[in-house]
Amino acid sequence: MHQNHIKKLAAIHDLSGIGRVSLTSVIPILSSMGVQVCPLPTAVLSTHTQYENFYKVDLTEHLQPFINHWQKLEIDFDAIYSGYLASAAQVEIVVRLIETFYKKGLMVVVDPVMGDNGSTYESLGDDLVQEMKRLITKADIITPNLTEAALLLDEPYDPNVDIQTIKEWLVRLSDKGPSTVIITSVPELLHKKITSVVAYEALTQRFWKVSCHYLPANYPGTGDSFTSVVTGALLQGDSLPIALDRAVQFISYGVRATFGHNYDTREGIMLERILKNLDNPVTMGTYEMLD
Ligand code: PXL
Repeated sequence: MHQNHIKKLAAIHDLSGIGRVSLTSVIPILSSMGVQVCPLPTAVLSTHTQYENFYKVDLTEHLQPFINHWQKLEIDFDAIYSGYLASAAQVEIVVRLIETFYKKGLMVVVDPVMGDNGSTYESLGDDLVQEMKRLITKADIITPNLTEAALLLDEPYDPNVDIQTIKEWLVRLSDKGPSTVIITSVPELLHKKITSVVAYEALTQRFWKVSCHYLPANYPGTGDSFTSVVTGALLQGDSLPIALDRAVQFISYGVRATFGHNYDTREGIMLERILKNLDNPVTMGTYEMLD
């Protein structure tokens, strides 16, 4: 087996031509952070699913032959990171991929991409939601948004959920397997213009929170960018709260860089303008530890 001088990550996401989601965010961000991204595309789409009449090629039946070739080559991954899956059947394939490439220290990140703002993405079935509940048990780190956390726990989506409930949800999700759980787009009830990311680390039983100003525009793909920065930061050796700080600052900056333009928000944040920020150290971190 060769030693990895550059960390290698298998990225299981769709490739959407327009809209800066999934692989078109994951690859530039993690490459900029010094990680080699090896894509395993779950589907190829003309655009992401928030455009009308998108054209989608589901690659479910091709995933296993791709993986078989990697296995023959004895590829040595440092991390596996899954996001948007095109069918429920892809979960079993990802589970087997994790088992096939398992080694001590392998980092498994599952972003259970299913929906946002209380509803699920178009063409996503309930069978995938059920299977996603199984996939998260195999992960070290999961990053659901509030909508996805509710789906994973069979709880109703409540945009006014309080922080105590979020802490309970984090622990319940972690009890299913992942040692680190990060819930994004958590509302700040006393400050309507602030939204937070709240995380739980089972090893230390500590909760972390990073807040940021909310700008009233909804950009698809920010969840993918967020999880990519967290993953890259952890692979670089950052602590969890610093990884969260870096990701929140990157997304906030991306939204601010984009918001001032008269622009079709479905295209996502202007990543190309801000990728270089990933090289900056965190200067004014804002993370808090919750009791
Ligand atoms: O970023 C989430 C996402 C990923 N992949 C596809 C999507 C979306 C959100 O709309 O449509 C194909």
